[in-house]
Amino acid sequence: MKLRLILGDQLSRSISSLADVDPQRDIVLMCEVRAEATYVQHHKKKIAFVFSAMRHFAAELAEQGLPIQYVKYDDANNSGSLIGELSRAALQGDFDEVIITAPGEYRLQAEMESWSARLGLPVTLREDDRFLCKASEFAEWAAGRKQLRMEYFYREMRRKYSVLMGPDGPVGGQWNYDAENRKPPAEGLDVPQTYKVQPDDVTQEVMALVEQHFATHFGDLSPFHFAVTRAQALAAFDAFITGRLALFGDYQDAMIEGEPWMYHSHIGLYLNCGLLTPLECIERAEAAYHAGEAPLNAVEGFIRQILGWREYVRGIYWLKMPDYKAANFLEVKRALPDFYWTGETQMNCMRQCIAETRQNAYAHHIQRLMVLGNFALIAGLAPEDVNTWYLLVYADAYEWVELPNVTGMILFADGGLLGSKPYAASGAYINKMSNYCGSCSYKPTVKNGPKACPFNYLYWDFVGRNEAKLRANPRMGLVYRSFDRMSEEKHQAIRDDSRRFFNALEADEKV
Ligand code: FAD
Ligand code: DLZ
Ligand code: SF4
Repeated sequence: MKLRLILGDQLSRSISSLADVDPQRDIVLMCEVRAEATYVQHHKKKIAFVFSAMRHFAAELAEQGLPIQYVKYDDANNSGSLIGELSRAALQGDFDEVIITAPGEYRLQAEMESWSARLGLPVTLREDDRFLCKASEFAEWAAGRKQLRMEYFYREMRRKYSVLMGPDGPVGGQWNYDAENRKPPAEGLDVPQTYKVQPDDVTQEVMALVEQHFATHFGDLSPFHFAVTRAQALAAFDAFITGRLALFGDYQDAMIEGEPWMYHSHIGLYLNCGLLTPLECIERAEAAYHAGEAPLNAVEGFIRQILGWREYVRGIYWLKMPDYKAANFLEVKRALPDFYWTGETQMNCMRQCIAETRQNAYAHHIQRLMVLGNFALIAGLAPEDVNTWYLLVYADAYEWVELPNVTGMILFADGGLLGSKPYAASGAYINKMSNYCGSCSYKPTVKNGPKACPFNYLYWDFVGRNEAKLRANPRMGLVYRSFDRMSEEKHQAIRDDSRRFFNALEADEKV
């Protein structure tokens, strides 16, 4: 007789912990607990999404005849923690084992090490085989390599799963079609709406609960339109394949004011909680290419995100934890400015991306990377604060995917393990890839002085401040050559503007 625990991000019928479930003898436990809902102060929409998806999944398992025990958040006997609920459930039968699919976060895995002793029962952690590369396989790939470049990992994954492969190698002759991607936003684009579901009774009950118990958490709860069942998540993905995939590559990096969803898929939250599996999404996208529904640059670019980046960052996470969490290569410590919560800043790009994050618990990759993340990098924000922010504001955020993207990709806090150089950029990049600058108080073409775009002088200040750590980086050679060509007066103006900006920030003035 087994006690099987399903976590809130394990909502897949094919999850390994259910593989050999005995409906007559076992108990499948799912519980909404305070510890998981508050280890960071998750966005209200994220909690509502996870709880509603958990409740729908439990109902589906029950319909299939599985012996589900579901503990609601406001159940009078809810102890508030996973181990508390397991202990209560363990008293209800003569269990000989607790079975769990390994959790996504190191924090919880470390906690689970004490559970067997606390329960007086063996606790077996099974591989999470929804991922396409086991942590142990990634470690084998990484062993002995000086550099762990995503591109090479991705090629191996393409071969291993035979994705977009022809008899002589990659379909079309190239592994990567990014040279054809990443166009600036075109005038008059008619961006399709994201897929929306009206909240049903279950979701409405959960929303009332979130409003009652998590009122102080960041984010707007309404309107809520995420999919909360597998069928809905499949429909959301289908809407992407038929309505947006064809232009995914072209506009992958483009940002338009008032268009939070662009041509992205919006499936990260469904993949990460288990409503969709990565392989089915990859196969469906590849089929769309072969059926002539989308061009190769779009399909390859999309598949690379899931088969490449998603698996790669997870591999890095398990390879490098727990030390990765403390990484701070650039030794920065500036506190996260209040405007990351309020959106009250004169920098229009930041204001838009923060407002959309608050509204939707979503921002697309380039908003996360080149606006919100770029500012965090060039302003020298403390990795701990930035990680906490990213982990709580997005509905798709779990530490295994959030931490490498923040510590590695945006902050260069791992010293170049994940990216070969910092993703720092001045206002020119944002001006080229968005229409944010047109309605900004600052001017992207002005480099110094009160009207100058802060990204301009902060970028060069970042380059100057971090010279000792970055000049030797071969990929920074060009940048330092430009820096060296600047006059001393120019260097002084950059330092003065940056000091003025940071002083204003510290004095809580609106920057
Ligand atoms: P699309 O652009 O349509 O891409 C399709 C899928 O590819 C995504 O759903 C996701 O599963 C995968 N993917 C794309 N890029 C990445 C990446 N860099 N790492 C891992 N998977 C990727 N993604 C998360 O799932 N959770 C996070 O907490 C998260 N935090 C991020 C923080 C920062 C600073 C940055 C720069 C990126 C972060 N990402 C995170 C990656 C990426 O931004 C999101 O996966 C994506 O924006 C989700 O939206 P989408 O489903 O529309 O993605
Ligand atoms: C994210 C989340 C939230 C908000 N709440 C719960 C919960 O109440 N019960 C649960 O089992 N899981 C929840 N989760 C998902 C977990 O935090 C997730 O399983 C771990 O972070 C490991 O990835
Ligand atoms: Fe952002 Fe600078 Fe453009 Fe303003 S001018 S929107 S701060 S990049």
